[in-house]
Amino acid sequence: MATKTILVTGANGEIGHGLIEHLAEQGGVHIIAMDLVPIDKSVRTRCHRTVTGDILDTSLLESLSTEHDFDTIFHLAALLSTRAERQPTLAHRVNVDGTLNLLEIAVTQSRLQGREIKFIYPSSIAVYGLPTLAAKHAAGRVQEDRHLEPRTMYGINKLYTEQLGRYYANFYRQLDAEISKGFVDFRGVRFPGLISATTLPTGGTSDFAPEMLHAAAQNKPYACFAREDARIPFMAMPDGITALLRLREAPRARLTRHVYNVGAFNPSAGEILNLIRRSFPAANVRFEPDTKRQAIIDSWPEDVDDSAARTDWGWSPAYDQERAFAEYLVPAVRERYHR
Ligand code: AKB
Repeated sequence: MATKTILVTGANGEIGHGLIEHLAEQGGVHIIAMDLVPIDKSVRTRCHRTVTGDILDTSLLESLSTEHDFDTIFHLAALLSTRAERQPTLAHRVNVDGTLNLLEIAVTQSRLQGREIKFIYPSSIAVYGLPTLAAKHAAGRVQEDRHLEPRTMYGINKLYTEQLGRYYANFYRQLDAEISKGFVDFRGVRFPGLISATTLPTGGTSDFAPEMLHAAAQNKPYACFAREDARIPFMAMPDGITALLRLREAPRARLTRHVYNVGAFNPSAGEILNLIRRSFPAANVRFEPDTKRQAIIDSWPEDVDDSAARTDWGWSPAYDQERAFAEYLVPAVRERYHR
């Protein structure tokens, strides 16, 4: 089997670490990892090439595209929801213009290679926007096409870039004399909050769950910025990686949408603390809700309906909340912090 070249942007982030580890283990791939900061050593050793650079630097992207034939682009680079609220114009540049640049590279690559390029994209539950807590409770498990009125810059960026992906896949330059449909095979998942045992997120609003766990494992006090009854969907990082890999491998003919919900479990912040206290009974966590960040959490759904992903490409998380904490998160954070 010919070696496939895969470009991963945002390679130093939480998803990048896990994804590159799995891709490298699967074998048969050359990974080109790109990030704004130098790629961590643990990731670097698994890559064919690492690139320190900005996805807004179109000359850098074009030169990468001249030097390599990409089979797939995993475009992970983004500013998450809390950071994006603090720097909205930067977020728009990175999250929207950066994605547009990568979609253009996918088109260029497709023309050079004469075939479709897969573009795998992590979107987010931040695309949803429920106006009140009552509406959130009434909505329950939201379907992909409902409640799409995000209140954050990040959610707006993700919703729009999903549409950009759909445009590049179906309608790109539709007025040209020769219609050039089918350059980009755009596939996205709307991730819930991801919890990893080996990395900590930065700049997200779902960060309270991983922060609580990592603080407890290190015996550090933690002031949780979410209310005890705050409820949004979460997923263990290994399932997040599986979702991206499985979506990439899914036969195109089976896909009925470009972007899919994926769910796993949805405990409240208080229930997360209870799960953590089973293993770290002395966890010193206080709930000190930050009303502004809490308002973002309240606008996100309490659960997602992922039946389309289950039907179309066999999505099924390996970890429910019991297994996630007992068999993955707790043992791995214990090992990480030598307890
Ligand atoms: C965030 O909190 O911004 C992200 C997300 C839910 O997409 N983790």
